Amino acid sequence: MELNNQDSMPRIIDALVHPHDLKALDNEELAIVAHEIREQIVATTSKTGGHLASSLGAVETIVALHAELDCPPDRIVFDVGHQAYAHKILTGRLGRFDTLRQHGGISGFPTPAESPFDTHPSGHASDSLSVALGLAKARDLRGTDEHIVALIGDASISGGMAFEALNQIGLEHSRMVIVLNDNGMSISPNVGALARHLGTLRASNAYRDRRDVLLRRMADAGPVSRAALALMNSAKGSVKHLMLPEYAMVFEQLGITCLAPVDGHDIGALRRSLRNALNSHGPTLVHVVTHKGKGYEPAEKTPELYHGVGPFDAKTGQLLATSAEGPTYTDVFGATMLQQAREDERIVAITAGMEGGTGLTSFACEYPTRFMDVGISEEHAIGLASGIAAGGGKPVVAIYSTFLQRGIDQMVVDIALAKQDVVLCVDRAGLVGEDGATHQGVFDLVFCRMVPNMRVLAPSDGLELESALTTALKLGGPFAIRYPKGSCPVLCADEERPQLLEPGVSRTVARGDDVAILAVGSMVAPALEASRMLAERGVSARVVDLRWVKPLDHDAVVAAARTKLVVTVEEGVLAGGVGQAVLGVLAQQGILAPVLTLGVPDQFVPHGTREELLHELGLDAQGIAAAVMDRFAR
Ligand SMILES: Cc1ncc(C[n+]2csc(CCOP(=O)(O)OP(=O)(O)O)c2C)c(N)n1
Repeated sequence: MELNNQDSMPRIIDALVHPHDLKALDNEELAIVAHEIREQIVATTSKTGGHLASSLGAVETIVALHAELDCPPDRIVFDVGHQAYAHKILTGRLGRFDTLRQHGGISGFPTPAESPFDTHPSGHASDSLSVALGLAKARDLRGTDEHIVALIGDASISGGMAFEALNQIGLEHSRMVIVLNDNGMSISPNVGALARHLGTLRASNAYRDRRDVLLRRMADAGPVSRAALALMNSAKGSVKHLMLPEYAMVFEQLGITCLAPVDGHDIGALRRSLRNALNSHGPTLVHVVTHKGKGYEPAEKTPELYHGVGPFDAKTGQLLATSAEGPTYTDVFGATMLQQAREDERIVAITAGMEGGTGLTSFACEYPTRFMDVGISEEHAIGLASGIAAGGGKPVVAIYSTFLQRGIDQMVVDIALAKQDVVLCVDRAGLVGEDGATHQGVFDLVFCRMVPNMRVLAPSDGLELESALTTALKLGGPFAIRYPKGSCPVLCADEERPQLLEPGVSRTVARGDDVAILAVGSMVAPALEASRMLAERGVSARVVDLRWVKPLDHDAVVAAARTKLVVTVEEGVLAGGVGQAVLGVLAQQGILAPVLTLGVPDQFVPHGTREELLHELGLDAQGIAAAVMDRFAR
């Protein structure tokens, strides 16, 4: 793609006020619109970062959808929603598109609070089919006739929730359209049996050529053949079984009409296929074959790198270097896993579609048979881990905090109740920043600590993470270790590594008698900094690195109550969090002490940089020091 100087050429997209305006354009003009949208997406994400490759791959599909639909009342439900940038541009947000993912700017995901064109707060994969079926059911009960379309990727459709919806959709037989955006990729190449079937189809040019020739001939051969063609694309056409690839029969047998695959970058073909689907009487699937990163060479060549990307040079695709702040928690986790796996061959690593993000790429290369990527199937990942543990293995599930929410039930029953030797390594725990409300990892402290038999560790730096994983693997039993996004500080460089951590024993990292700050994991470093600020204002603050969220160090809590103020600070929701656990310990011991609990209040946290959000919530050093001084002043 040649990047245009946007100032020099008038663009069609600048003249579009409403998606209805697309209906006035022919397919060639819509192809120009698609090109302009691509340029805009590359120009903007090169500055803001974002989900580039998926959004580029879905441009024509979204243009064709808006050209065929009347939104609202018609509705598009985006699965994950990371591919919806073209939708944002076409639905009145072009003028604000440069604020994408910025604090106070537009969200990187469909957000109903942001626009009436956004149906559902997308972000977590595989939910679009359930939501779309629900909308179709509600429409049928109301007796109205709007179209409901779900746009879902080939990886997201393999998630459990999507399978559950497919199982229902055919039975309900509500009129709805499923657009399967098949690019063969999840974040990395897609995995699983369904992916293999779709892959065979994509590879089979012979099949496509044969089908295309046949369809063209039939369309050209006059009214009778055209009628046959329509029949083949309708629910009743048995002859289409000859035309459809094997996988399609799975959908057909579930009661979902499956249209022949269509080139997802050919607007004319897309519109024809969508029109057929929209005119069907029951649930219909349109299989759209796309190229992830389409139109931008660097993203086409390495779609995994450009799936979710930071700022880059738009001309070359070169990623702009972020300031080197040392290894991330994820790096430390990946390195420790390798180290531990060399010593204990029972260790198995499991990820749910996030191999690179969770730091398991080296592990996967060195121990391919002991590495399992189960795709977007968090519930299954945790159930699977339980089985591996029951069979004598030592599974470690590396998972983002926000996606672990999907597996709470499996954590409770299959791991904790069964007392299995499973370690959940909960990455991106805390505020994740630009991905916003659906992705903030602020609930895991609560739902992990509430479960009997679980032990929960929150390391405060890289060495602590190494010690935490070593301890969990040595002690056995259900463990969760939670650590945040980004680089890890070095708090106590002189400690021996890795240490075996004694359950329920904290460590004091700064001495002081006026205030005791009980800090959890990522909050230890800012608490230490706050204690230095407080010292300058004549307040001596002890800082305790709690290490263990469960079992909690009761002695440290009781000792803290002997100061003038107990402060708890955690990067998670206050409701049911560690602060409330500390209050519970004090109440049980009959100790009346002033307590200040700092954490995330009862609200969803939107997008912004991690630093901006922490500052706004008072969870940086200044915020902690200010809250303590404020309490003293009162
Ligand atoms: C429940 C859940 N697990 C993991 C993710 C992280 N994630 C975001 S996009 C993505 C891949 C989606 O692949 P696909 O549906 O094929 O869409 P594509 O990006 O290829 O267009 C993953 C794993 C998520 N958003 N939700």
